[in-house]
Amino acid sequence: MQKRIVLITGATSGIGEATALLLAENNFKLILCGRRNDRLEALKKKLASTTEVHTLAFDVRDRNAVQQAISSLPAEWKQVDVLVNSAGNAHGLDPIQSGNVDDWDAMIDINVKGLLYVCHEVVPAMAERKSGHIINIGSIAGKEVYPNGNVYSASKFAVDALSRGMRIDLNASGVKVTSINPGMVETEFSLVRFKGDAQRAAQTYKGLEPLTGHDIADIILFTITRPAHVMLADLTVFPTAQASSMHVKRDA
Ligand code: NDP
Ligand code: 8X3
Repeated sequence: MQKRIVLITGATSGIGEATALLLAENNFKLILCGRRNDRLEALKKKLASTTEVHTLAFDVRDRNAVQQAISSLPAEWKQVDVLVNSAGNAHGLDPIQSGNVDDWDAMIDINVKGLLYVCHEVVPAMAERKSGHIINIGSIAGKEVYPNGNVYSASKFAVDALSRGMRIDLNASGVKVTSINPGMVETEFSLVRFKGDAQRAAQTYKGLEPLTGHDIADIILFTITRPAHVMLADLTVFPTAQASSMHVKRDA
């Protein structure tokens, strides 16, 4: 069977990178995206003996760069069968009254507008072909709010709304839309949220066994290998130690 092509944003780290590693071993061709080109090239080299990889380095905030990168795909890479929208982060963890506007811009521009820019370049061809699968990485923060999560939550509530809206708009075309909403996954996420403060980032996962990027990759693999008539619509995934954003069992 011909290998399906998967375009992964946020492939330089965390959930996106783990997804690239797992899908490479499972008969998919990969278009890997992120800003850090050195990481993309290293991943391409690592996977060279496993599958075909094409890399695209761009910032999802830059609408023209997104358009140019995706339209630059060679003919044999143009049919994207699966789009995994993983690029995104939290920036800061502050009460609304002392929030940093640059952080707010980053979260809205990357998590919401960036996801939309990528979809704008990829989804029309899926709808036209009447086949394809979009996986949006949302968050438990897109289902419930927690103290100081304000704008990050708003950006992920937007992703939740977009996933639901996409599912309705694309219903007639048969394009599948899946929203995967993780709880705590140990990646570079907290390092980015806390602006490189590794000690503070490590506190987030102290006393519990968090999810790994591979755990989410495994769920993505399961999701995109269901039969044509089966669409997993919306999944929330916690580490066993977590029951909600605010309920986490930690060992002393
Ligand atoms: P990481 O920080 O490990 O990965 C984030 C990825 O997003 C990187 O590959 C980064 O690549 C990419 N990215 C960030 N900003 C941009 C940008 N402006 N343009 C292009 N790419 C960008 O975090 P995770 O893997 O954990 O995060 C992946 C997704 O999962 C995010 O949407 C996050 O909100 C969500 N999530 C994470 C959870 C967690 O606990 N970790 C829980 C729930 C959801 P580069 O820097 O090279 O551009
Ligand atoms: C990441 C999970 O709980 O830090 O989306 O918001 S949380």
